[in-house]
Amino acid sequence: MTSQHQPQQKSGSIEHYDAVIIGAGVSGMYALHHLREMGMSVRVYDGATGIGGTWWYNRYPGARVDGPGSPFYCYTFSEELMQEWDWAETQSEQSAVLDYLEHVADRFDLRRDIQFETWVEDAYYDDAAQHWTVETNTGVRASAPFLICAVGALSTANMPNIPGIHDFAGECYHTGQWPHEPVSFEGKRVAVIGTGSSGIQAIPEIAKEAAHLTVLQRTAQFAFPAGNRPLTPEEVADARANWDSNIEKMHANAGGFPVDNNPPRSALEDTPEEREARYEALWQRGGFGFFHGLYNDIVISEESNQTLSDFVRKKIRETVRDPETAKKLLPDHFVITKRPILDDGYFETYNRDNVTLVDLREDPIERFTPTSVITASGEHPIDMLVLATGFDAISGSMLRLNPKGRGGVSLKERWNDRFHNYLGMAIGGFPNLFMIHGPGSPGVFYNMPLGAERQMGWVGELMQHLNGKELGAVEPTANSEEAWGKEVSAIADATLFPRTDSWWTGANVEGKPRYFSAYLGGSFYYDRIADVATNNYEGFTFEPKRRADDA
Ligand code: NA7
Repeated sequence: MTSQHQPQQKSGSIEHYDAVIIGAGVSGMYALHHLREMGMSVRVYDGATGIGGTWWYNRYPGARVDGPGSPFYCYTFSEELMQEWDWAETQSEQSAVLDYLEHVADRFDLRRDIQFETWVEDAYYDDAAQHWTVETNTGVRASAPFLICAVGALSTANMPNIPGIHDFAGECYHTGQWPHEPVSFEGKRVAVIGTGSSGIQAIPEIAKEAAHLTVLQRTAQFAFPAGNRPLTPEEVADARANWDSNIEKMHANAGGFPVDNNPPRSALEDTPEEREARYEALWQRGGFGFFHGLYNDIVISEESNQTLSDFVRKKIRETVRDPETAKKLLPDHFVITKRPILDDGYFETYNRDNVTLVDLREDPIERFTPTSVITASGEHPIDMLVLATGFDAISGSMLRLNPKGRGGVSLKERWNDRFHNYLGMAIGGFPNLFMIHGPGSPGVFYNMPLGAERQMGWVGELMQHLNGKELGAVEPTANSEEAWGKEVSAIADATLFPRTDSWWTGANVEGKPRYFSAYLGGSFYYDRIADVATNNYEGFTFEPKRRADDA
């Protein structure tokens, strides 16, 4: 049943802006800069005490960029930024990314329009006034015709629901909410739940210090050598000297990086020896480049996929000395259909005497006590619990915000069976609300700072269109939402991705509707949205701007 959310008219003043942005991470920062450049009055709200979003919160040991890294994991809107900023390593550590974002905030004077330590508790649309109102935990209220949700694809922590976990009396940290004060593992018995990107980055670092580390693994993972190294002066000089052509390449590449798309060759066209030689060369080089030098059917053909997964499984067996432990570490899903992970000494960590691996598939957790975790095979006394259990990803932060659209219908109601939207940015019944990196957009499959710029550029033009034509509201039609949902699914269904349980499909959160939630069309997405704009914003409906006395 639809809850007709009728906003309580709270007393107290209300601030008015042209646009309100929720979130001061990579996307929200750019949205602020862009809209301000367009001459708009803008206010950003963020619950943290500083900028950075995901990079602000994820301070766990070993946290680094685990995609194609520096110097191209960056904004592109200002060439000066590239010319003046020195990245040190190919896989920048969390503090280096945050330093960069701090620099951007200073250089473009962003902080004056950001209100930190301010959590948006509610957002609702006023049909008559054609504007959004946000309510915050500090009592601040603001309204604006446009609401930009830059709430993050990986920012709502997924907390495991395990009997007794709240009784555990030792230290307990989620990787995505890591304390700002140093955490010491020295002399402690630590357990880590989770072997996704965060767990696999943190585990080798924790093992170096802890008295004992118990890894509680639900799904064995494919991990590839990160190959982190200092950037060479030649790479830095090249990035600077060839900035324009690099941007061109970034726009043409499926993932938004200045590398060539995979060669048009099936893995099955090569002999086993040729394949092995190619995989080995990529493995030795390390980094996300592994996935750019592959064949073009690894995530399409089961047989091709098998050639790569066999290669990685062989590497795991060669690295881990104890055959029983190695066996537990062998993944059995299609390689790359769960987020590919870059590691630094992850499998080697299991050769240490102070590390134990528990395979939860054969030895599940029964419960926690104040001082231990009990699995089917027995009790593991621990002093600290690290939850590397990931996020209610991609759609989770929008659902946590749960804005109320026309007629007070909440997003939870609208999305009870699927993340209905158009172009991954706009939602029917939620006029003038735009998501950056929302479900149904390329999001986490694309260079995120660049993706934010490109989506926000498109949204800015749509806002200009409205303002220029005296239009007051825009939202997608039901038909266009339905067609977009089918398009997102059809592209994904042509691959092996939807056949694996992952946070991309929503399978990591109990009860979440299961749909592959990213647009896998790569850079084609940007052609697609440009065409929509050119065709007079095909798929959207508009309302004329109401004058105050119409309302
Ligand atoms: P991920 O990749 O979602 O990994 C979470 C891990 O935690 C994964 O191994 C999960 O197993 C495991 N998990 C989650 N809930 C439980 C419970 N209840 N019991 C046991 N194990 C559990 O999150 P990350 O933070 O590592 O990475 C997120 C992204 O951030 C990453 O891909 C990069 O893009 C950056 P599962 O595989 O679901 O069986």
